[in-house]
Amino acid sequence: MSSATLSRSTTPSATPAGAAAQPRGAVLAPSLMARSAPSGTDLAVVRWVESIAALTQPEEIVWCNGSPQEWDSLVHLMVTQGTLIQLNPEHRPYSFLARSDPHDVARVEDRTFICSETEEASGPTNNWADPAEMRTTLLGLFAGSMHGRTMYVVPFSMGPVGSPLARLGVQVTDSPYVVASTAIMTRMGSAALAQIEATTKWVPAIHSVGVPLAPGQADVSWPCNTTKYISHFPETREIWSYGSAYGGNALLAKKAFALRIASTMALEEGWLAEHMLILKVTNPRGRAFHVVAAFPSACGKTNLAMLKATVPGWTVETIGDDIAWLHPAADGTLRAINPEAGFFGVAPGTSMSTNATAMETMWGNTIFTNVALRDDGDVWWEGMTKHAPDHLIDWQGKDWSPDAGTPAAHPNSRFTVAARQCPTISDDWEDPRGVVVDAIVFGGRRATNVPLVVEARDWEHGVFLGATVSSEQTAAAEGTVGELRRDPFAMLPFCGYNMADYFAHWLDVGQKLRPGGRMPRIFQVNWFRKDADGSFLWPGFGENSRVLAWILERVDGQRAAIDGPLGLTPTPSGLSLEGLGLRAGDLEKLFEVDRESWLAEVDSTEEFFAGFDGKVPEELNRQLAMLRARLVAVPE
Ligand code: GTP
Ligand code: SPV
Ligand code: MN
Repeated sequence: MSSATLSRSTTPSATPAGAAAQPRGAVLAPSLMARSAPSGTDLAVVRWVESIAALTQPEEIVWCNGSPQEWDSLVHLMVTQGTLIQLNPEHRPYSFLARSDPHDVARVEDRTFICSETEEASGPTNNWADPAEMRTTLLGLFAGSMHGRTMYVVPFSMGPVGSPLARLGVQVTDSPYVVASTAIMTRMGSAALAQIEATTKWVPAIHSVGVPLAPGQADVSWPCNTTKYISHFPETREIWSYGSAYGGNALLAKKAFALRIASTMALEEGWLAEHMLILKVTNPRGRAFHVVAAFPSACGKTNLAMLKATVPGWTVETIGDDIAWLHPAADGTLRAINPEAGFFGVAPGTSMSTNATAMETMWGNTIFTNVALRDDGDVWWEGMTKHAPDHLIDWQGKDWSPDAGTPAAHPNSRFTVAARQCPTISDDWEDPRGVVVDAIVFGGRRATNVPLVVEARDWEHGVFLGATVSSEQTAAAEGTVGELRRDPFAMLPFCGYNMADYFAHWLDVGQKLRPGGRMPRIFQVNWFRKDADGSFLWPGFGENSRVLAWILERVDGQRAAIDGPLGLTPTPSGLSLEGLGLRAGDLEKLFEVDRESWLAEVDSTEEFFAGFDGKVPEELNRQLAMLRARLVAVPE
């Protein structure tokens, strides 16, 4: 491939309306090789970088400034090394395909550790490791781990630079793929570094793929190690990640910082760090609302964040698709920011019919990981088109045809793209004060029991709904896909401390909001309920706007509801179903409460709560008892 094709794309024909233009012109010279810290860098940062370099022994150190030229150089380097394949710029301008090692394809939850001083502080849902022992292990692994490699210093701001709600971090990594991804996913570079002064708190994150190179040793396209540690030290707010270059294991600004470490900061400082999308919805009268929604990994956050409303007169705009930081403000409102600047979205299932906005967002300037390569140099994945192309190169680099019997794209293959390229990005998505949250939604992937939508009776009931989310496991983490598991608040793999204390913290935040009188209302949804024949009862995707409309009409005081055993549900005419083509009886099935299976679910919740050694707040036990009493009262 000629390097001339490696230029950053500004192709107007391929740019959908609203997509931000990129600066023109590529600088291909390796211009990023500054060996020393930029002048003015806080001394503590410099000393820390020096100490990590002394430990890991990289060949050189590069301080990243976040410029487009720097990104150009990085991708050029990776194309040369074989880590990235440039896609055909006619179809996918300035976009790249990375194929990971087949053993490094998802978050490794059993190798993710919370190393708090005590085991109780991390709680029964986390892997706890003794911090002193973990330090010894990590110092051993990281010693010389960057031999023969470049160590990149990657400063970033989570949240708009300078926002009082933003927090700062610095990651060192020996993976250029991680640097280029972090440049898309965060506000990375000089502006973030300049925010760090002597008194600033910042999160140090150390990452190595764990493959030192001996002199002259050839590299592989996706270096990683079979030994993996994703370790968090909540008291000192440090992150150490070894052995993986994939997703949340390695892009440490994302789950490790913005959820696990941030949740501990939030507990201390009185706010919430959540696995939530953020969207703005405007009703036909022009009233705008903001909604946050927590769904487990690969359960529809990106789809909902980019939803195209099918209900006439309603519009949806995007603010975030994965993480929300929620701060109770002085005026009694709850304000949300998206700490990220990009999307790391699940590719399979994304199509012009399920999520046209995502398809338009990734028109160019996108890194794809573990998707299939078409013969014309564009990408493909399961569900992108109705019929698969006759021939593809699969995610492992092998020839593939529709009769292969294996997926062409890995089920957890992803696209990495800047949020500003999203045609539906909201004008307030970078508001440094955050947006006022009107509704909080919890959801999961449940074939049975959980109705299409339920409103909580009050904040405490809402916290109970969040605490009792279960979901069928997806390919986003290593494990058994389809197995039903507890995933409270969609935070099971992401809460940096004892989940029982987290439940109590949610209850406390409600107390803080109460005097202001503008508490968000809380809802539970389930797009995934199935009929006896295994088909989805609800069409989902854009049609979820009908449920959003009901939720916001409730917030707006426009809709009555039925008070049932599980909470408040729509009246028979409450949901707009016009033109939906639901089969007779489907609506009833979507809201059916089976007394016996619900009583079994209550027993299972009781067992789950019992696992916290009496630490679950009394209020949640009271909510559980009330639910049981209401179910018992349902006629058999
Ligand atoms: P993470 O990035 O892993 O945190 O996940 P996410 O919640 O952003 O996942 P995403 O939106 O990418 O979910 C993708 C999966 O959910 C795909 O398998 C989609 O087909 C499926 N999905 C999303 N919305 C719907 C829906 O409304 N109905 C149904 N049946 N499936 C949906
Ligand atoms: C998730 O698994 O919830 C993700 C992807 O959003 S990763 O960043 O890999 O954690
Ligand atoms: Mn996620």
